[in-house]
Amino acid sequence: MTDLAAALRDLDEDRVHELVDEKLASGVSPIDIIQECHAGIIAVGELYASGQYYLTELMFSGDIMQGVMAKLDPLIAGMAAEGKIIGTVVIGTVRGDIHDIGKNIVVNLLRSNRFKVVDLGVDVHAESFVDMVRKTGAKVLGLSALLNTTYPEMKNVIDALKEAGLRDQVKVIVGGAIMSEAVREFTGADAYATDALQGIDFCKKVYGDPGN
Ligand code: B12
Repeated sequence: MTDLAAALRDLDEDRVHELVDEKLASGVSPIDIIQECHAGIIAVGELYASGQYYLTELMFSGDIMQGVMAKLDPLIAGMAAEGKIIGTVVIGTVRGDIHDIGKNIVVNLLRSNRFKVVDLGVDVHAESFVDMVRKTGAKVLGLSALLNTTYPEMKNVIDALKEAGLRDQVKVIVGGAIMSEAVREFTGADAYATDALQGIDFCKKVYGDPGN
């Protein structure tokens, strides 16, 4: 585990910011910094699951990560390639789930990769996803979820798209640390991602971006 990941795991906020600043100053890319933080936050989740950390620590790790993202977001936005918008992506965290740090990273990376993104936020109902897909004609819908309990809800969104007659015009990608081929199959999604970059690649493929 890197020094940055360990500082995040140990909830040492000052040290986390110090290391992020040092890495930025020495030219490490924001994406690599996010990957390092990811390893730290996964360790926080493990400590929580094993009873060594409580909800307060879980919340604090989220605050630290959001502080890091406040620093990295403008840099990611600055990486935006010039040129035509590739296409539209609708995204949100499904009903019952309020985790949004990872989703927000995906949103920012998509924007910096020339996608127009409609971000519906957290705890989003199936009907809201369906309405927005209909309204925007988006060819990709991204569903974010970090809780096992949301598997049926993701399936529910996809079933609602079918009922609305929209399933054929939109590809659905489910994303989050809990995703796997089994979850993709259960929910009926077209793809899954445990990492933001896999999601960006998928969106580029769907829209046939020649740069991909
Ligand atoms: C911070 C945190 C919180 C914060 C969230 C703050 C926020 N604004 O998001 C708070 C404190 C609010 C919270 C609450 C809860 N949490 Co919580 N939380 C976490 C923690 C530690 C980190 C999550 C995080 O931000 N990761 C960092 C980001 C960068 O990673 P990420 O979200 O995985 O996103 C990346 C990829 O997954 C992917 N991705 C994500 N979304 C999408 C979408 C698309 C379309 C694509 C392509 C890709 C993609 O790209 C991202 C970047 O690479 C995790 C631990 C873990 N292992 O994930 C637990 C964890 C997710 N939480 C957990 C639990 C149990 C809860 C609570 C139920 C606790 C409680 N008793 O109240 C509540 C649930 C509240 C609710 N209804 O949603 C469990 C879930 C267990 C499970 N699998 O079901 C975990 C795994 C901890 C654990 N090991 O027990 N939590």
